[in-house]
Amino acid sequence: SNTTTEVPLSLESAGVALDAEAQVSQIQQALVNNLYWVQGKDEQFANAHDYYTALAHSVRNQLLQKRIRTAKTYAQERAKTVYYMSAEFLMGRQLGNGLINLGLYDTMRHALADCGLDLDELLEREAEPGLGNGGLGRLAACFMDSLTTLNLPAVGYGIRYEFGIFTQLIRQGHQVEAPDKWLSYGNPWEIARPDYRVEIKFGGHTEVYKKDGDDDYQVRWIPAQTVIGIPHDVPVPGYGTENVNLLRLWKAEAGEAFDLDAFNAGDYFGAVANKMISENITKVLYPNDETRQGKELRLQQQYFFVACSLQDIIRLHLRDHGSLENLAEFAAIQLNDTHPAIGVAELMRLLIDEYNFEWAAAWQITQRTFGYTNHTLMPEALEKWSVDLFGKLLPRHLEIIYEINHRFLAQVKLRYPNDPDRLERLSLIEEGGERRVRMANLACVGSHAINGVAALHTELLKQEVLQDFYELWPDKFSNKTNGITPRRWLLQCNPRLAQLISETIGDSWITNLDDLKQLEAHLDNEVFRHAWQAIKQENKWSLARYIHDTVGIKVNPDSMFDVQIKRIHEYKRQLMNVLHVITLYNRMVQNPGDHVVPRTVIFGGKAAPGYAMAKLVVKLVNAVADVVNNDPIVAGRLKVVFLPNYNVSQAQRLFPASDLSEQISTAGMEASGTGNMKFALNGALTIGTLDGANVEIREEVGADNFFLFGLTTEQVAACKAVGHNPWCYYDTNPELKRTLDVIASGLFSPGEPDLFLPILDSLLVDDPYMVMADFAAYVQCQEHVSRTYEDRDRWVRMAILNTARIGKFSADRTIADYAREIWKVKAVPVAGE
Ligand code: GPW
Repeated sequence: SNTTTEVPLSLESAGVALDAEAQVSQIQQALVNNLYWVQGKDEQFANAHDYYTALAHSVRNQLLQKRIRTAKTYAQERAKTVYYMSAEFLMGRQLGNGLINLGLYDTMRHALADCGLDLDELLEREAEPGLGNGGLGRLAACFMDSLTTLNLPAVGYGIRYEFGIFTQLIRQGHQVEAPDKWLSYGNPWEIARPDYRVEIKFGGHTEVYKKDGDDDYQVRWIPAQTVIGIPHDVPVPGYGTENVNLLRLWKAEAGEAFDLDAFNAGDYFGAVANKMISENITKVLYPNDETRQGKELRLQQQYFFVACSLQDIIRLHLRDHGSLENLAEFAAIQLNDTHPAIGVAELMRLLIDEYNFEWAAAWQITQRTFGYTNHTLMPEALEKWSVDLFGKLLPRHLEIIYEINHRFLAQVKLRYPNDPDRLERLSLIEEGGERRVRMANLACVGSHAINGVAALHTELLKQEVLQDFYELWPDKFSNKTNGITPRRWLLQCNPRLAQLISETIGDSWITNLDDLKQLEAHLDNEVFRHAWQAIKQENKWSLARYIHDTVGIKVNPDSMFDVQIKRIHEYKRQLMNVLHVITLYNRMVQNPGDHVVPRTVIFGGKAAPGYAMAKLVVKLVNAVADVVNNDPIVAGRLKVVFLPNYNVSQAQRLFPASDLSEQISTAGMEASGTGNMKFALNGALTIGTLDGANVEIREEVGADNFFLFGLTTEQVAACKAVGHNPWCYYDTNPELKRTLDVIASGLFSPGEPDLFLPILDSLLVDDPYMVMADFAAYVQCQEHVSRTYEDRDRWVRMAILNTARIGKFSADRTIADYAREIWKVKAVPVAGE
């Protein structure tokens, strides 16, 4: 039988272009072979998951072939490489994306159908690697896609968490967390590289010693414990290119001779317990988004993956260039927020303690190598580590940070001789109370470039959070407005719209998103507009089916799909959205005969397990849904849906089916947002505040095609300065009063009248996120939205213009800007076979 032949696995191993028929039969052959040799099954016993795995291995093998040629080319060309360090990479499922990027999607669909297999069904078998919390992790994934598509040599460095972001369940309306066992059926996309293992030290103490034949003193770090890092490589394909970059994720294992002494002394249990401690480091992702957790294990995770990555970078650099003197000419390391900022101190330690550099030379190399991206203005998210904890875990790094600080502050003193307050603010160490290491300050002094992620965000960084650093080094600062990959967020998730667009203007938009502008020429074409609308309608039908299958709610696909999907946070104001829903409901109860524009209001998002207020908002959404969805007076004109376990895969279903995008954060609080871009790309209209990238989206799509409301950043600040009094809004806005009163009445919490009191308290006592202040403007703007939706042709025109004018927000543009202005890296295309 042909199932027992050698494992060719390569679809192009003959090295000649195959005709379509031959390609299909090769694909089928590879699939059968992988089923047999990788899964150890034949067609008689294989289930859908076996077929998924076999298919994944076929694609992986093609990617590996390209990867090997890519690595050879990069080494040959001595190319400068970007190292993107991030504690999170939210890659999403790999199979569909791999097929699209390899240009194999349609061929594969036919080849499988020919064997009676449905590609869509197999794609659904893949476990999503949820190695991130939200926007920050997904941005890193979009960046990897664009880096490869632009043929830029790059490695993403991160952590191979055994448990990613928790699975969110809803029980009696409450969020319940379950562990995310994404590896339980194995991971066909990774290759462990034990040969590139590295050793990482923790704890202990430092000592001064004299090196043989050297008069100078050196410091060495005597650790209390060592841990091994094993890289796990995931190939990252780009669209329409031979290049394949790498995502290299580190797994912690116990040292070689983990407590051999204990073992030999008969303490078998103690020895194995130590192994467990080591492996804990990469066990689980911290599920807090935008709030720091001062936990020792978190600092261990950060240091672990950064130290592993720096050893790896140095190994590669020495292999190709022989000396570390010119590291900055061949390596650009980008810090994705401060989570990897300890890298500044670690590179200094490596250069000085291990490679015998002088301080000044080491510092110059370090500064020239690192760049730092800030992603938030919110004080509770700024990372600060207690000096005590820090010194216990990383004694040598604390010494180095003190030395960096000493030299830095001496320099500041020269420039600002009589300004002790400024010195205190700039210091890497926060004094007063428990002394803490300020990671943002470390990242700023250790980098040659500092950037924010949207124009407004960068301006606020310069004026507020990093003002002192900006005054010191204005030239270090720049803006790099975020972007998203058009491959996953249009071509892959919305195939019908992608096809209509390509039929209309060609397919150059896939790698040159500005070309979507050409759609504007078709705005007055009625056939085109009808086709556009029909696709949105089909996408809504398919989402309606998914909603029914997952939560059992029947929604009306002809109603407006009004969608807010993102992490649950007070500053993102899901609460204001729910208050609007309650207000609409109250109107229906009071005036059942009034004309209304039917809406389906959809929420999705996880609350950090320890964030009580966010969890209560989840409960409120579900409680309101229970009442509204079951009240006959509503007569299906309003539906509320909370979709559990929002993740990348679910997002791919939601964006294409949305009419209205909710981007309603308090002005000045959302650094950028990237979901806002995904909605607009898929032809949803935005209701939003002047916050983050909303400002630039509105500029691009035009004020007429964007529903703006709410206080500006300056107005929020002014309001707070004079003392914001939420009660006056309650007293003067009868609809708002009624809405809060209905919550207080217990209508949404039968048997638990006090359940939502903390929400009412927060709104009425200090309302830090200005929900009360913005509510009337929000409701009024929503009325404008509804009226506009009634004029369906006008709405479709606005939707087309949103898609046509969103080109700026391609991650390809963002990455090209980083490459040119910060990293100074050039494309190194790999030749085809
Ligand atoms: F606090 N962001 C995030 F800045 O998703 F570190 N998680 C985080 O922990 C942080 C930021 C941090 C998000 C921002 O909230 C969002 O506005 C931005 O679009 C995204 O990062 C990517 O820049």
